[in-house]
Amino acid sequence: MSLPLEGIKVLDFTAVQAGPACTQLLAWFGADVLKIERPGVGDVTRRQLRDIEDLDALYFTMLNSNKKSLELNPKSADGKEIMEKLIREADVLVENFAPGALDRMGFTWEHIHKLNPRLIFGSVKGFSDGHSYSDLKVYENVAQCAGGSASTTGFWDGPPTISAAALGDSNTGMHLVIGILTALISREKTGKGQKVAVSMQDAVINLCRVKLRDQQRLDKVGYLEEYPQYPVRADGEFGTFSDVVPRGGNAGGGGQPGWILKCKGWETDPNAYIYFTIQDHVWEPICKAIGKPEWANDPAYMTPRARQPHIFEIFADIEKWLADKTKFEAVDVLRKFDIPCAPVLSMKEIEESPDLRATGTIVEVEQKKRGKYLTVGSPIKFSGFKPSITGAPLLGEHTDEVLTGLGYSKDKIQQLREAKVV
Ligand code: CAO
Repeated sequence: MSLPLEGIKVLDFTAVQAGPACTQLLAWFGADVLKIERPGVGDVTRRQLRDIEDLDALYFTMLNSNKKSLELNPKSADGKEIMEKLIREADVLVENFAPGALDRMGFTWEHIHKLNPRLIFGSVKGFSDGHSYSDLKVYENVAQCAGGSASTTGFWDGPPTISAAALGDSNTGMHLVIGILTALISREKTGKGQKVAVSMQDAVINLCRVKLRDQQRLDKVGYLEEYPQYPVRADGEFGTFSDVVPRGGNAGGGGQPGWILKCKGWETDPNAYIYFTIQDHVWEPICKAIGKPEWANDPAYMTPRARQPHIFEIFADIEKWLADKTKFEAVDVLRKFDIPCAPVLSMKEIEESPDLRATGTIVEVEQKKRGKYLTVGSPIKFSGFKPSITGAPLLGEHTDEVLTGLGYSKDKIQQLREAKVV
């Protein structure tokens, strides 16, 4: 079956997570993705957090499937020539090195654009061009701190907190995919390539949009009615409002209050919880579901404003109802009443979920040497095709194939190898 991006040649000059996540998605959708790696070394993630000695780490295999690998040092004269040939033939080049690293190699955007005016150049950095921090190297957690996520995550009496979700890394890569596909469509119309840059700080801020909403509301009215701090309590049990958006614990964050509630077994199981949302227009069904029909028409409970001063007492009563139900049993009851909720799933439950295997979100992949392992498949589902996920390449697995395709003889390839160009 022909895939949508078939025929699109991508040079994947990326490492770690942000760049590889972008190019992996392009590969799943059919692009021909060639990963360019430092000879004898490769992407650092090949060796990071290994679970099997001497084999590529899962960190690498889970971010580089469906790609080919070329070992190449573009800093050498011969390596530069090979890189230039590849650029002339490619549609897309993606990189996420430290600021200035590609320029130092001699591959400025101007030079790349001259070599191939149709090429789309995707670039990830920690901060956008023109930002006073644009010289900084950045990893995931640095981006979460600079992007407003850390200051608004966690509990009111604790420090800023990092999310487990890769908001700085994979999320930036997903933004770059959108930018690259947009530039490909633009090229259809203009015939010209362009540079597409996404900073990790910006990608995090884009996901913290509602927190900027909250800051502006706070500036105006001095409180945020959906946060546990409202109404401002004299004992300060839930913190108090200052002039910055506070950390909201597990609050809903939108117009529908919610919280993580204990279910049967929480004393020993760290994930025996559900997320319970009090959606205003299903207040009556909620009351019925949890055995408190009298709350439905009680003025102290009938509106979100009326509920907020004693919202934690309401949650405590719901927890009493949950005490003899597992998280799965609770959801099975609540779903009948149209209540937005879900169990808090552990990674083990996600790993073993038959639902996620059926939807193709968790997939088993066959990797040379390693054998079978699980990865996260495409979160985007299409009616016209299903991305199939294959293994990641071994370091330099396709070096000979690529160089032969560029016209290099066996002897020349051997010479390049001895000189550590490839
Ligand atoms: N052949 C020869 N040299 C190569 C090479 C290759 N195939 N690939 C990379 N290199 C070189 C680079 O040119 C650079 O050399 P110089 O510093 O001498 O110019 C060197 O390897 C190190 O690359 P780097 O600067 O990207 O790596 P680092 O470990 O110092 O920094 C990181 C890593 C991620 C902090 C930095 O790359 C960065 O800030 N990237 C932008 C933001 C980003 O994507 N971060 C998220 C990564 S996902 O967590």
